[in-house]
Formats: sequence, C-alpha cells, structure tokens
Amino acid sequence: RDERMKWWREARFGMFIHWGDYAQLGGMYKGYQIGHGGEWIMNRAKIPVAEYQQYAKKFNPVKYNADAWVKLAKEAGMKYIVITAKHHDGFAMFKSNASKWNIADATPYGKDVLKPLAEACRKYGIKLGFYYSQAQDWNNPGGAAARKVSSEGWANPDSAKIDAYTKDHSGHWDPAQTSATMADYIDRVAVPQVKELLTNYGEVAVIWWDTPTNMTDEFAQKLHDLLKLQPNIISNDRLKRPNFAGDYKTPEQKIPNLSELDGKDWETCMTMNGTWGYKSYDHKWKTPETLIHNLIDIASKGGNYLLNVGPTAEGEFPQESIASLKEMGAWMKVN
Ligand code: FUL
Repeated sequence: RDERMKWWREARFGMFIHWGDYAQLGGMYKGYQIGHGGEWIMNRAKIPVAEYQQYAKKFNPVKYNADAWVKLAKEAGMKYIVITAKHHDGFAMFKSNASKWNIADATPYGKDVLKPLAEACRKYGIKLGFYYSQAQDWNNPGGAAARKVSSEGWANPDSAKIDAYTKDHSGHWDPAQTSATMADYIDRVAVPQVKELLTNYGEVAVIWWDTPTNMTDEFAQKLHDLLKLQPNIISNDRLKRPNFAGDYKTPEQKIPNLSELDGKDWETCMTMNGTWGYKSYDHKWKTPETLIHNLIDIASKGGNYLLNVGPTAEGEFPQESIASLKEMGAWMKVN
C-alpha cells in the first residue's frame, strides 16, 4: 500500500472537475435559483426523469479542449486530476454499453470526453482519477436517491406533494426511478460501468467513490473487487462505511485542525466558489491569496488539496478559475 500511495503522498495538489449535463442549467430551473450545488439540481428541483433527459439533447460542449485543461492544471502545480465520470444524476461522461444515458449516445456532441482527458494526462505526466457515484443515480432505474426536500426558494406549487412522495419512496420523486431494484442497478449499471472505466482509459490512478446511500457490504464488495483491473489504483473512503475504508479520508470543504489528525492519509476537497457543478450566478469566489493560504495550510499538515473547477456546458473553465489557477502557478514557481 505504501508503494501505491507514494506518488499521492508527494502530490499535495490536485484538480477536481465536476462536469456533467447539469452544467447547462447553471443552477437555474424555470427561472428560479436552485439551492445547493449545481450538480444537485435535478434532486433539489425534483425534475422528472424524462424532462431532465431532454437537456442532454442540447449538451454540446464544442469548446472542450482537454489539452488546455491539463496544461493549466500542470502549470498550477497540480499533480493529478479527478473528474466526475458519473455524478449522482447518473449521466456517464463516457461511452458506455451499460446505459444509453451517456454523453456519446444521448447528446449531439456524441463523443466520450474522458478519452481525450486521459491522453492529455499521459502527455503532461498528470495522474488521472475518476469520480464515480456508485450508489446515487437518479436516472438509471434502481439507483439510490438521498432524500432531500425540494429547494427552498423554489415556488413549485407541488413541493409539499413531492416531498411527501420522496419520504415514502426512499428519496425518489419519479416512479421511473424505482422501476428496478438497487441490486439490479449495481449489477447492470454500476459494475459494468466501473469495469469500463478501469479498462478503456489506460492507467487510472484514483477511484473517487461518493455518497454511499443504501450501499450494502455485498454491493461494495462487487465494486471493490473490480479494482484488481488496475493493480496500482488507490481509492477514497466513500464506497461504504465502515467496512470499506479505502486508502485516504476526504474532509469536504474544510481543513482539519492539527488535533483532528490521526495519522491516516487525507485529502481536503474544496470549491473555488460555492458550488461543485457550474452555476451561472455563483460569484462567491475565494481569492487566489486564500487558495494559496489553504494549500500551504494543508501541505504543512501532510494532506492533499483537491481544488474544484466546474466547467460550463460549452466545455470551458470559468474565467475566475483560470485566473486563480494561473496565480497559484506563478506563486508555486517562486516558492
Ligand atoms: C458530495 C456530493 O454530493 C457533491 O455533489 C460533490 O460531489 C462532493 C465532492 O461530494 O458529497
């Protein structure tokens, strides 16, 4: 394990990328600003499955340039990238034979976006990791849904009714979501997709699981067993608690105090503004000074900093993120 963790322990700084179909909504639904991260919009606004899937028909990120993204990460001093291969909305950012709900089959763009990213990472010597939402999946039937009430501030006349429904249907808001069991979903979607991710993109350095809603040890074991496809892969601690601790802990949006450190490896993931997935109206950007300060604080305590970028639906990083990453890179050069 020490051997596998070596590069990661030296890395200190990585890029998180939350990118998906939700970028098109930019946090807005029917004229309302929907609370929570932009990537949660389907859940927070309780958008029906058929309606949400219509957005993919317009998802066409023609400005996507993997080379430029990886080059910028490299220049900022980052050593690895973790991208959302599939977030909770179940939308695969790769060509998948397990579900048509993927960027190659469901959008006019019609191409896998992970392939060029994997190539660019190899070119620049950056390690590549995949975020995969193994439990929550709001579009592929049988996937779990964390129960959250409708977004505050959204004047949906049906909210009370929908919230009552989700309460009785373990978080789901559309009958289409419960037309299969979670066991079916694990066998037919999660397992084959993770297999695809660990087979079709060359070396995968990290798998970043998330939100183990309704996971069982049996489901977790099936996914964990696939890691043998990548002998050097490491994984975080979010597959299933407590029996699948993974290789490192993942404090979210916070930097642990010295007294909280227990000798285990850890990585703080953090947003640059207030959202993981793109939101057109979130301007709460941290200053480059704050970001550099955070990096120093984390590195001095022995952790890693996984700093997020939420690209637009056109496939571009927000200007503010680009500017901050450039400033961080300039600072790294002189220090
Ligand atoms: C959370 C997720 O629910 C968020 O959307 C985001 O991906 C964050 C890094 O992890 O638990």
